[in-house]
Amino acid sequence: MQTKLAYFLRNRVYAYFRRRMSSFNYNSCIDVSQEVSEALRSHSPVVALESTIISHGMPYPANLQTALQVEEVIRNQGAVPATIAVIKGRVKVGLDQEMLSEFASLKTPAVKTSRRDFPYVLSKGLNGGTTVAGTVIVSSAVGIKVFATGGLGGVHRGGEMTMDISADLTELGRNPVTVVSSGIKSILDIDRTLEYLETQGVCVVTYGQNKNFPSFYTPESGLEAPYNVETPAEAAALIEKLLQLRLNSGILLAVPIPEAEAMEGGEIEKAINTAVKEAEDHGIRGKEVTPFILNQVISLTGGRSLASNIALIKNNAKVGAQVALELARIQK
Ligand code: PSU
Ligand code: MN
Repeated sequence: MQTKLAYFLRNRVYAYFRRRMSSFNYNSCIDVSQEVSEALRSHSPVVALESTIISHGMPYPANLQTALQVEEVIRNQGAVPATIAVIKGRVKVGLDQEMLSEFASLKTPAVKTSRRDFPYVLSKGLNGGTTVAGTVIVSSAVGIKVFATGGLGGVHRGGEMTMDISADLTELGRNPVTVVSSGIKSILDIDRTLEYLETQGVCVVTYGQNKNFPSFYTPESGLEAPYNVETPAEAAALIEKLLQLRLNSGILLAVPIPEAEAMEGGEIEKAINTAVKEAEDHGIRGKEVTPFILNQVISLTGGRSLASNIALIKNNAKVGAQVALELARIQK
């Protein structure tokens, strides 16, 4: 009898700690910084940030400056930023300034890391810039609900033939994480991307006055999202219901670039068309396609696209932090 009781109590204690651990750091490959793990434990607002944008999306030193500024935007709103990257084969959630500077300098090159890349990057002890997909996976593993970035991957133009569809879309379909982004670039097929997100069960919602899905450098793509919300509180309410229902799929909160920072539609469209053509002519394939096109667009627009890119990431970080704050408030 006594042993039965002892056995029962022991199991209850184990279950309790397993539950507690799983909510912040129960994974032998992941190191969560002290600041982030304390915030998660106390259910304070946390916003995840990706690192492919640092390793493959922007040139040095603009990448480092932007990464630091984006963290500051989140802190100024009262939330904790959690930049996610792989450093020497360890997944890091929350990088200190030294790690971030070292990572951004690319003295040690980083592998663009999506779901399929993790086993290799970790086993070889490499550095990895986590894509939206990679960052969603890690956020979900440690219990971060909100993640802010610039743009999402999608179905590439001609994707119906090449099957080049970003793993970002499938990961959003299978993790309860909300990605705050300015929609997707028109280097992609926006129409088919929205179809694919529907198939994956991702709740696509624009943030602002209308349902016009944003196309990154410009606030409107001309395509409609199914829903829109106008406040951080409304966005947080969506997340709360997603979690309560245990849907285990994600939300895409599409925030248009602020009007003052937007690019002229014709100019950006022309640069994108040229870049897509160049990618084809150079035979660029697979994971290289997106970084190649992004870099070409920066040089074709004389750097103007980079300035817009930085502005919209900061704006998304601000909205992401406000949503995380509201979510923390209603969950307390
Ligand atoms: N779109 C952008 N900027 C980016 C990316 C996409 O406007 O930096 C990056 C993100 O990290 C995204 C990844 O997750 O590219 C998608 O790559 P792919 O298309 O290979 O899945
Ligand atoms: Mn691809």
